[in-house]
Amino acid sequence: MSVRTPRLPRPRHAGRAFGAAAFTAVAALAAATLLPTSQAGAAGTTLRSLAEAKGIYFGTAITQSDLNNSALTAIAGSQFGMLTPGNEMKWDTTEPSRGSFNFAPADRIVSFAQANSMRLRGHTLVWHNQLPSWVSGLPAAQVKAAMENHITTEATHYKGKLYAWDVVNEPFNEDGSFRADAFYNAMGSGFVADALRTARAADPNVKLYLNDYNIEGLNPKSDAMYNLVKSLKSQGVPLDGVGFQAHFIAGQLPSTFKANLQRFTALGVNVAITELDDRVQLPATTASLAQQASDYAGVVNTCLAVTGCVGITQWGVGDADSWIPGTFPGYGAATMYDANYRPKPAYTSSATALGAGTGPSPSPTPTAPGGASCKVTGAVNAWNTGLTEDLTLTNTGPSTINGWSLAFTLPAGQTVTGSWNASLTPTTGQIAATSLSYNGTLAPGASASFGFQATHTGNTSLPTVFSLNGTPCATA
Ligand code: 9MR
Repeated sequence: MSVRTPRLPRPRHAGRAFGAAAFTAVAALAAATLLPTSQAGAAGTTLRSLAEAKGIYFGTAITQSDLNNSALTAIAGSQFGMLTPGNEMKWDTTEPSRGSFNFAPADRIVSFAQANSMRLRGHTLVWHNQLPSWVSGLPAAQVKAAMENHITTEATHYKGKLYAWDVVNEPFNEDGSFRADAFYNAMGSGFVADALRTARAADPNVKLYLNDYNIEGLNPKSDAMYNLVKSLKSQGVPLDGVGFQAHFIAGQLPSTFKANLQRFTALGVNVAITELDDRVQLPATTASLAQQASDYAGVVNTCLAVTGCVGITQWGVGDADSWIPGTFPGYGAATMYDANYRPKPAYTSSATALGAGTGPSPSPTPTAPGGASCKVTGAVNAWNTGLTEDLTLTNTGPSTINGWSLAFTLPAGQTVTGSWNASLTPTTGQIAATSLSYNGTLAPGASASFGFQATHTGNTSLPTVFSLNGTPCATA
């Protein structure tokens, strides 16, 4: 990830808030749903079994040194049904010098997966990063043969043992242009088709994937991936799926996540969430972990809602072994398990989204007509001509809300330019903020957090009156 351009985290909760109780409802919810480790690991309540009951997998990534951590391996082997080696199948490990292959580190992880009846995602055959310098230093005319030999040798070694291969990882820049790496420079965009065909020839049954980050929502980079997939499929190039890494920032799940996944499955490929984490500013707070829990549930619900979404893999098992703090200083706590491998609210929300505790055929209680009771808390963070506003809607009534539309009036001069976790329309005046596929259901006491960016002309106040489906909400 050295060349990665991270999305800059925007400052959160730095500005004015209304109500001393802002975020307390979510905090209480999070605390109440934190499961002790013993319960989280009980038979029948694992993420793995819950996911499999829904027809998807839940996976994790581990590295060779993680195999020495008994707390980590106990969770990996019981809670997850799919395993990705974090580093050991990458080119710098598997072919550090030309023609000299080393599969020993990855083989240890494969053995761990097999011993725990887990499936495996191979990661990754062709990537600009963790690429030995002998490859990037080759004359262009030799790169194709080196790439094909690498793919053939590695995919043959693991033939029949893997569920999927990330054949090409991170081929695009943020603007949707191809990354000018050794492969593109030598072969042009045709390196992708060549890599996929070579992998298919080596292992006819493994699922072949392209994998990238920052392609989860609709944007120029996901457009580029979409156009590539479309073109490859029209040429009959073997391609089974697209991996969406999903390295998220808490509170910033793209509102177009589901629509984006669906446009890919419409092309005839599967989609998978391959490296999920959701970083928060350190130290984590009850509120930020509650937001993270809501995001994790959002990811699970999105995958469940998209036919052709085959599963979700978290990148690492717990906060202690996550790559985030090393790459994004000041951020961390990005996984479902804390530094002591205790499940966090995100574990509970994921399990709940997968149907934990709901019996065989959950059927939400319909909203009582006219019975909506609600509370809205919020905070605004403003600068020269812009602001962001975080809002939390809590169901304070006795009935489950199935789909919400929150109406409020924006102060004069404010114009919405973007939103997360809700769809807002129009951009000025009387606004309706509507739930998305994954956060519309609010059981009594449950909350949904969403927000928006806006421009302003001087008035940076929060809206003062909110109403849910026609009934005014309390504002703490
Ligand atoms: O988790 C991996 C970390 O240990 C390595 O230092 C890093 C080097 O690039 O790669 C990490 O995994 C990356 C994955 O292979 C591809 N997507 C981004 C991941 C995080 O950087």
